[in-house]
Amino acid sequence: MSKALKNIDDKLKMVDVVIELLDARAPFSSINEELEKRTVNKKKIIVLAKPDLADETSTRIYIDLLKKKYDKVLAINLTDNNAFKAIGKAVLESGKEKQAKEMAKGMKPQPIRTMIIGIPNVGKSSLINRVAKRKAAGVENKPGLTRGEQWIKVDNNFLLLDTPGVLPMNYADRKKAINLALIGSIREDILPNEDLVNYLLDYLRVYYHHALSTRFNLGLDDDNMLIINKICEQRKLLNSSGDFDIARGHSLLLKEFKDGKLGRFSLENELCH
Ligand SMILES: Nc1nc2c(ncn2[C@@H]2O[C@H](COP(=O)(O)OP(=O)(O)OP(=O)(O)O)[C@@H](O)[C@H]2O)c(=O)[nH]1
Ligand SMILES: [Mg+2]
Repeated sequence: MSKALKNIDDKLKMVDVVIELLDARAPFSSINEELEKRTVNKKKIIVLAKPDLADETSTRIYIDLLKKKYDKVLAINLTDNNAFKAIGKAVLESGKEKQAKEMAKGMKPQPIRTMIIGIPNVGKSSLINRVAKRKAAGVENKPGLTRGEQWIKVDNNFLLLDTPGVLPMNYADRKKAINLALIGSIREDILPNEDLVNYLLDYLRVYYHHALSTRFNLGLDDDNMLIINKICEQRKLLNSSGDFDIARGHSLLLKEFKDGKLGRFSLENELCH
């Protein structure tokens, strides 16, 4: 077992509810099968992060698909200060049953212990920092509950582990790996940039034909090589011999896509039919 998974296993023992962050642009590529196996018996809240970068119509469809499997699925911009309210509500609902059991035993209902889990760069720290800041005075260490872990006391009913579980990446499925590279969750150099660009342009040609019109005033009817040449020409990306610097053209297009500069896109639209 990898160290990352062992670490997640240890943390899972301490929590009642798992908050799993998926990237709204490619939620199915962000699901980790190993984690699925480990959390079948846990209450889980699925949060689609970065919905502001994703295609809204696709997000709605992905949410409906995910709801077939998970009770609670929310799309939340984690850079938004109001991000927390909806999560807080979902946590209370997910923990209700546990607290009811405690009360049935004559106990005082205990706070719902939660942790955040997700792929690299999905927004785990953004969420934790937002909560921790709001509740700076409530950050506390609860010995007994933990082994040196810090719990953020969100309110009397809700504790959040202050270190997230980072999922180990699985590169076995090439298409998933490409999607994760395109959204910036795995290092792009796992796959040649040229392959990523060709995949992206072919995908955009099918689902978002006008994707390059605002930023580059380009259509997608040309072949990929010609498109990159035109981007190099527009942005004056030339090498020392004065030729188009194709490698920089690739990097620029990937970066602008990833940062949302080209617009809002989702990468799993083949699932929408
Ligand atoms: N547009 C947008 N950006 C977001 C959102 N959530 C997080 N980000 C940005 O995504 C980047 C990564 O966020 P982090 O919170 O550091 O992600 P992380 O999961 O902790 O990343 P690692 O610790 O590297 O695994 C930052 O630049 C955030 O500002 C969101 O909902 N929308
Ligand atoms: Mg982080």
